[in-house]
Amino acid sequence: MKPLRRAVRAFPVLVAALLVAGASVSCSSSSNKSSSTGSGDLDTIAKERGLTPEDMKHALQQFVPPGKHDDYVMFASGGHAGQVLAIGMPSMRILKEIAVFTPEPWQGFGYGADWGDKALKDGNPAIPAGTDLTWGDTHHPALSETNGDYDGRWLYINDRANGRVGFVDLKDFRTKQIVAVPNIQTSHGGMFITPNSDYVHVSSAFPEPWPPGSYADVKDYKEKFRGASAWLKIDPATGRMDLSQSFEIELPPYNQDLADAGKLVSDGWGFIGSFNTEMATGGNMEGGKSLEAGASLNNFDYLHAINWKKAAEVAKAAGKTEEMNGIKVIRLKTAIDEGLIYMIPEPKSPHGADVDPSGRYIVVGGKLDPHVTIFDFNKIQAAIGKKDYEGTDPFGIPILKFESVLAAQVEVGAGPLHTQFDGMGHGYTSMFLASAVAKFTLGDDVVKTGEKPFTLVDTIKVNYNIGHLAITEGDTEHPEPKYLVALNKWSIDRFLTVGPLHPQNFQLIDLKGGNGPMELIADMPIGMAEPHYTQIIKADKLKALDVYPADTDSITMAPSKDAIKFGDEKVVRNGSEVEIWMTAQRSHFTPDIIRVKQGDHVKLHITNIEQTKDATHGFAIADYNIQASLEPGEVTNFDFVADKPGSYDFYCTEFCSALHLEMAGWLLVEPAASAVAAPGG
Ligand code: RUQ
Ligand code: CUA
Repeated sequence: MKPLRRAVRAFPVLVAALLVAGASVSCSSSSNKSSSTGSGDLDTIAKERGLTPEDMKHALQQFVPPGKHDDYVMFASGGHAGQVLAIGMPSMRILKEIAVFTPEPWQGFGYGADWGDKALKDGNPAIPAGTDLTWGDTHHPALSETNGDYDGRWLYINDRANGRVGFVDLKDFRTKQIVAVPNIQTSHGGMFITPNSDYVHVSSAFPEPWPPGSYADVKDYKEKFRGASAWLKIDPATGRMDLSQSFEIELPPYNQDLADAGKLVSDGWGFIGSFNTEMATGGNMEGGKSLEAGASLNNFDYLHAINWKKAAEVAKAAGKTEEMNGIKVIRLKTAIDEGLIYMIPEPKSPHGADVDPSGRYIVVGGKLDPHVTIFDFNKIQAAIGKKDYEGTDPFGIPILKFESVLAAQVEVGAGPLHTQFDGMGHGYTSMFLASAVAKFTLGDDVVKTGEKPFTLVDTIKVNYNIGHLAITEGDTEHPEPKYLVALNKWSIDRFLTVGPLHPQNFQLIDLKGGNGPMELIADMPIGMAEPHYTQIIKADKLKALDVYPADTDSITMAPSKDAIKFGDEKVVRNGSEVEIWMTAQRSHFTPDIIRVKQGDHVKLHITNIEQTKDATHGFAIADYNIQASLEPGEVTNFDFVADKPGSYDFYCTEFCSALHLEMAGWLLVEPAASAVAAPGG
């Protein structure tokens, strides 16, 4: 049952009053005092709290009663805090923070437990070697899809700062893999997944000198710098990315920007917007223009249309690729010769590149232009078929004629960025400068409401400076016209002041089934992240475990070879290597004393032998920077050198039981002979 409907039934009198009262009428006008819910009580509450009927209606629209569950889960990137937030909707309650690129102690990610340490270490870039990255800038989450709809299995997200992609298994909401994408130094909006999760795509944000890792002066930008479009193959069984089956396409040194996968009619294609086709490099203290000015000279930049299904075939063919830093690369000349890439002019400093649910329309925002520009995939195909080009770009890529592939332009307002769709034939575009969302109709082949095609139909103010927006099931072939979330960059005066670094503001907007004017329901401060983009999935599609099956290795999700049963715990010494098989259960570790010598290599395996939901323990050792969450059924491995002599307390970090404080023990590190010889010295 929908929680909202239940709530509405509980307050029939209030709702009836709201329906007749309207926003301007005071709550005290409701008349029926005979109801057992007591409209008088509600009126009193409303009066005391200064709530209007409109406020009360919005509260009912958002309210999820205690103990009841949300209908949707929104996965929001966390920006330069490097994580992902899982947020219930419509309640907008945070369910979980998922650590991705940044160590996070609550989940035990990056503090000694093998699963997180491995993901972080494997995610370090090969070029330049030797960097231990401890942060990332999560930008664009992409949920796995089957037949063009979210399937609730996996989540991918890119690192804007370091050109990486993280993989989160939605079985346990944990990051299992981080891939440093070769030949891509930074990535921005080029993240998307293909409709059957064959590939996750990411493209470079800023070009880098090729071969990657080499040095070149930006004076040689056009000749020496290149971008890349990376197609990372997803293992259909595990969700992991497999570089050996992946490929890249070399791109010109433009700034590749937002991107989206084709679907249905356009399945097999990908679209990547760009800016700075001027190839400006800044240099405002060297007699040049700043990048901002230099990159805004041309009237058009290019939307790259890439035939990825054909590219995947070319990547498999002998002699068509070059191996570069562990990935097959289709060089630009090959891509052009094979007909894999075309350019479509898109007006001045574009942003956003969003494919509608039918796959026919690709919508681009103007950033500095008040229009959204809508391209028609059928016309793109016809133009390519007829070789109807206006010429080539400086690298020889054919450019299609703007007019021959255009469906329409709709004037929406100042600063259009991103577009989402409701499945009823509407697009919704965020407008940063206008602090608003515009709703417009697409072509009449997809408009289900009888409205005029390619027309602005509604606008709503948001607070303030919206970046992305997201609709329930928004990037699929079947969006649900239920809620829209505005991801506002500025909150200014919307919340209590918490210092000069203000929260971001998510605003929940009711879409009324796509049939009515948009209505703002609620604000939600995001005080631990700068979410760039979100995707919103129906909650019942998620099939997360609530407890690991006994003895699970969370890396493989299979039984761990290091699991131990209660009563079989052991300590095995082999030279200077000490291996310990420990159990954890309420409220003790067994063994609870670990005796090692300074310099010993310690391998510790802890099996949480509980199978009770939520019976999580933790394991932390003082002064060793070790902390992990031990979930029920899980086997957690630690590997460290006991290099600091002394007697160290270890303890359970989750309040697991009445005797949680007693769940502790000792790591006794006997000083090496040399250290004993000089006490206090
Ligand atoms: S794009 S700053 Cu997602 Cu508008 Cu990133
Ligand atoms: Cu186990 Cu606290």
